[in-house]
Order: sequence, then structure tokens, then C-alpha cells
Amino acid sequence: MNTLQSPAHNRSPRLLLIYPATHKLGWARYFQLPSLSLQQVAAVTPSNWDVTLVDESQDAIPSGKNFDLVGITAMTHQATRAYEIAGQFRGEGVPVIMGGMHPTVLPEEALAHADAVVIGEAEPVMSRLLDDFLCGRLETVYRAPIPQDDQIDVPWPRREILAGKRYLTTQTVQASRGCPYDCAFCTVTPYFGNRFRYRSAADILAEIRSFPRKLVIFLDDNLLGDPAKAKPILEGMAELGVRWGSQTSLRFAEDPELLKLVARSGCIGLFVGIESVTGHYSRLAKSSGATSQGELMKRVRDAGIILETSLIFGFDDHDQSIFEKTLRFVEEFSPSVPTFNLLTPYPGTRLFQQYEQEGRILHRDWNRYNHSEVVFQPKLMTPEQLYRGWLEARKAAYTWPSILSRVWKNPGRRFTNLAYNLLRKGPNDRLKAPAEGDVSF
Ligand code: B12
Repeated sequence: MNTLQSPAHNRSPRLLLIYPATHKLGWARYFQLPSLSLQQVAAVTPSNWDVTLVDESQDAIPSGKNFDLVGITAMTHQATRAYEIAGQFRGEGVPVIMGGMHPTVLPEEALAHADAVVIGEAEPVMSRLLDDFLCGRLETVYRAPIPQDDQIDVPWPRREILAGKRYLTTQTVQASRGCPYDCAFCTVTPYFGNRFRYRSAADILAEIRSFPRKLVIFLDDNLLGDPAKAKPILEGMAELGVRWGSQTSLRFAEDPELLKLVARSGCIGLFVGIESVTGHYSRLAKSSGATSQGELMKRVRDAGIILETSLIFGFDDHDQSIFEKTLRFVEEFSPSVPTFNLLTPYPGTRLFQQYEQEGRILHRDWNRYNHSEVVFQPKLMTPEQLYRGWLEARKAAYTWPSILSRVWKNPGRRFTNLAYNLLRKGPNDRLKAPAEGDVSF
């Protein structure tokens, strides 16, 4: 039992929600998407509370004097900054609650910096937590049950808390949660359920209809994961004439009718995880047999959809030849926009557990868990070889001949495709390989 005081009874209690920033973004801060996590937390906060959102990429962290309670969200790479912010408010006597992926997987660590932690989804526990707070009996852990249904019923996010901020768009929607695949490098399945849970198509379409503009970004892991659930959403969007993008698995393209519907429903672009072109993590191998991942990529491209593919370097079967193999794959199948990431064993995953047991975790500095630093000992390379190979591959994939060949092979939306590649070329060109011996792991 916590001994925190409840706020004065003659005014609404005030909740400050914070999205921590790990570095300054410059002009790019206006091209981000707002945190849906905190809009959903606000949506399940009872209406007698005043809610303020601070997105640290745009706003300064205010003093605690006007707030009764502070809620901070954190992915792993944000955790260190989240703890600093929490310390600042607690120093001013304002209690702090934390939630999101990092506090969910490491609640004890988070509790060293916060008064209470939400494990998993906020919807089932938030109003009890706030009631407890007001009654001066805040507990330390609020654990949401691991969802077992195959549908979700959550209120629409509270977009009005974004007032005064500028984003690429605030028209973001989440249609589904959970994932049956349970990959060793991911924490979604153990906390958000091992099935695709969808909101009803009617509710999703009503939310989209309420938008003033045509562009919709889905924040799902795999919007097309369950085709039977996705189809009514796609049919509804086709009628609304929206333009949309999402993350998904490439498997959907095995069904030609579904692919046609996706294109007809206004899909502009899809982000898919290819992960690796070799070995166990190759979705090439996992794809259901007859159709190779490369062929599926081609089908999506030929449907005029921009395809961003994420490829990861550093799996245990990756030696130094992986960089060349991956570049050849990219050249052959020409995804519109290839992205390369360094494998990152996030805490709470089976991968982290394995590397920890094998003594291969090099850092617990969560700032470094950003897909751009090597935080573990690779099996068949040195950390430096992995790092340099990743840098070189990024540069090689964004030379002019590579970009032009990709744009040429992608029949739809050539201009958008080129623009998207140029946006990526800039940061890739600026990458500088550190001098020999100048890099520490
Ligand atoms: C959409 C998404 C993105 C979007 C984010 C858009 C945005 N601004 O929100 C984009 C594409 C930009 C993105 C980028 C990245 N992402 Co991302 N992303 C996701 C995804 C698919 C959904 C997140 C989401 O919005 N969910 C909807 C909200 C409503 O759910 P939620 O965040 O879980 O929040 C609920 C609870 O956690 C809880 N909660 C959350 N915060 C708080 C706070 C309080 C106070 C309380 C009480 C409760 C609470 O309540 C919410 C409602 O139930 C998740 C996977 C997943 N399924 O979670 C990965 C995920 C969060 N991303 C991840 C990563 C690693 C990244 C990147 C670092 C990747 C990279 N290569 O750079 C970047 C970081 C970008 C950044 N801004 O710093 C990892 C995080 C792992 C970890 N341990 O940190 C995840 C889990 C993917 C994975 N499978 O591992 N991502």
C-alpha cells in the first residue's frame, strides 16, 4: 500500500502523460507519428481527470507543480530517459506511474524509478489504478490479464490531447493487437496475446470516417494477419476512398484476390519484416511453401504498392558473407525501400534470455538498444565486423544506380518511390565508418 495523498477535492485531478525523447530530431520532429499508447491511456482515464500530453520531441518537460500524477511510456531505448524524467517529478513530490513495452517486461527495474507500473494493456486496469490513487491506496503493480479473446473493444484514442503539436498525421488507427507467431526476438506474443485480436470492422470504419483527411496510417503489427477479419475493413475502405499504409506480413500476397482488394482499398505502402535472407529467421523459409518471399515481393510491387522491407543483420548463422548475400537479394527483388537493422535482443525476449545465458550481452545501457548499435556478441563475426558490414550495406543500397534500378522496377508511384528513397539516402550517405580502433563494443 502506498501512502500518497489524493489531490484536493475542489478541482479535477490532473494527469500528465509523457512520451520521452532520446535525442533531438530537428525538423524531422514534425514528420513523426504521435504516440498512440498515450492517446489510448487518456481514452481510458475517467472524464473527471484533466489530461495533458507532453511529447518531449516537441515540448519541454514542465514542472510538476500543476499535476497530481505523471504517467510515462517507454520502449527499451527510451527507458533511461524515462527514468530521469520520473526522478525529476518524484523529486518534486509528484508520484509517477509507468507503462509500455519496457516497464511491462522489466517491472522491477521500472519500480525503482516509479510508484506504480502497468504490465501489459492499460484498458483493463487504468480506472482501478486511478481510483486507488485518489483514495491514497495506489498499489505498485497493475497487471493486465494476457488477452485470450480474438476481438478487442477499446475506446477511440483521445486525439484532442495532441492539440498544439505538429505531426506527419494524427490519423493513426490500430485495428488489431496480439500475434500468434511468437518470434524469439519479439515481446508482443507473451504480453499482448497469441492470436490476432481485431476491433470490429464497423468501429474501425466509423473512426476512419470521422477523419477530415484521406490518409490513414495503421499502427498494427500485422494488419492483414487474419484475412477473414481484414477483408471487411478493406472493403469498407475501398468505399471510403481513403489512402492507407501499414505494417504486415508478406504472407497475405499468397492470396491473389486479397492482394487485389488491398490495392483497391487504397493501400499506398506496406512495411514488411523479411528479417533474414538465410537460415532459421528467413521468412523465405517460413513462407508457406510454393511461393518464395521474393516472388511475393514482386507481386506486391506489381500491384503498385510501395514495399518497405526490413532486413536484420546479426543472427547466429550470419557470417561476413551475409552483407553481400542481402545486397544481392535486394538487387534481385528490388523492394521499393530496403531498411537494414542490427539485431537487438530486447529484454523480455527468448533471444535476450539465450544471449544472457551464453554470456553474450555486451551492454545493459538501454540507450544503445536502438537497432543501430551492436549490444551483443555475434556468433560468427566480431561486433566491429557486424557494425561495419551494416554501415557499408546501408551505403551500398542507396547509391544512385541502386535507387534508380529499384524505382525503375517498381511500376507504381515512381515519384513517391523516388522521394522516399531520397529521404533515406541522405542519412545513409552521412553515415561515417569509425576509424580502425575507434569503435568500442
Ligand atoms: C506502431 C509501432 C511503431 C511506430 C510508432 C508510431 C508512434 N509514434 O507511436 C513506428 C513505426 C514509428 C515505430 C518505430 C519504432 N519501434 Co515500434 N512498434 C510499433 C507497434 C507495431 C505498435 C505500437 C503501438 O502504438 N501500439 C498501440 C498502443 C495502444 O499499444 P501499446 O504501445 O502497447 O500501449 C498500451 C500498453 O503498453 C499500455 N501503455 C503504454 N504506455 C503506457 C504508459 C502508461 C503511463 C500506462 C499506464 C500504460 C501504458 O497501455 C497502452 C494501451 O493498452 C509495436 C508492436 C506492438 N504490438 O506493441 C512496435 C514496438 C513498440 N516498436 C519497437 C521498436 C523497437 C521500435 C523502434 C526502436 C524500431 C527501430 N528500428 O527504430 C522505433 C522507435 C521509434 C521512436 N519513436 O523512438 C518494439 C519495442 C521493443 C522494446 N522492448 O522496446 C515493438 C514492441 C516491436 C517489437 N515487436 O518488438 N514503431
